[in-house]
Amino acid sequence: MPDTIFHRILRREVPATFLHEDDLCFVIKDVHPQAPFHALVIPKATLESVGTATDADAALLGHLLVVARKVATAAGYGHAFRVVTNAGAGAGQSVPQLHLHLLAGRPLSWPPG
Ligand code: DGP
Repeated sequence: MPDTIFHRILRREVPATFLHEDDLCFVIKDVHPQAPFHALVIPKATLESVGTATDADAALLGHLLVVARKVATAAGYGHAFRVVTNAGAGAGQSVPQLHLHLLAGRPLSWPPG
């Protein structure tokens, strides 16, 4: 089983600012924020990326999106936020545990880089 920085944060071995935690996932502030508000929505179950998700992960993936909406709303950004996930090193994934980036607080251009 891979043991990533996010697993260590979940076990409180590495400090992070938690914004939410439930049975299925947790949300922390990103250590290298790319927007005034930048959080990571991370499943507790080990799952490398959306690129390796299966039908069995469908409910979990939906839960992560609903949590992202709730966290964005609670932070005052429910009117405009972006959820993005990188799947694979070629797409910019550096931590091999699925995470949704939740970005808000500045104009978010399209297409992303
Ligand atoms: P990605 O490149 O899509 O795999 O995003 C990984 C993100 O994880 C990146 O935006 C920085 C963040 N990150 C990496 N290490 C830590 C850490 O130790 N603490 C926190 N809070 N975030 C981290």
